[in-house]
Amino acid sequence: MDDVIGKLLGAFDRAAERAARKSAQMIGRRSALSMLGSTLVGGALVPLLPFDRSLRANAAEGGRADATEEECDYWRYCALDGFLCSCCGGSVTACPPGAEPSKVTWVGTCHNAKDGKDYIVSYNDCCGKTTCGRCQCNTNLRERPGYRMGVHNDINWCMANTPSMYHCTVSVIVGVSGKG
Ligand code: ABN
Repeated sequence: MDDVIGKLLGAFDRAAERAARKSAQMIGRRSALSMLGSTLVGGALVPLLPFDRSLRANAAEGGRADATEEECDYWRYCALDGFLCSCCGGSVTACPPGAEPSKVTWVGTCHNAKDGKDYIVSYNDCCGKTTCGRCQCNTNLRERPGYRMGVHNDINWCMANTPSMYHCTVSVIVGVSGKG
């Protein structure tokens, strides 16, 4: 058995050596270095490529004053990515029965046209039930593309909960902006 494995490994070694010699003959050191350089430079430029930000551009920045709590244009949902709990058996601030708020959250600042103030809103995902699937919103005001991970919201914030299944998202006011 050992003999067979030894022969097999030897055959692999010889095949790898042949392939390495052949590529060394065909590709000069300079062109290999130039290929490596292009790959590195190309990789570094990937984050500069244009991203589709149309969803954010389409988002009404201040929401619609007459929007209901079951519509994405409701002012508090300005930076939300997910299904509205108000359409899923919960409310703007409460998870539906059987789901619990995520331990980590995404925070946005939304303008309330009715009182002219800016509010800090915590978007807690509700966890422990399968995805609700109703009233999907993707407003995400001031979100940045995925390569800037700390400021990207396409994340399951139930990651620290057990179970970590995502159901829907609530919008809880946690502060009001001091300016104005
Ligand atoms: N924050 C809502 C969500 C959940 C799962 C995956 C993407 C976004």
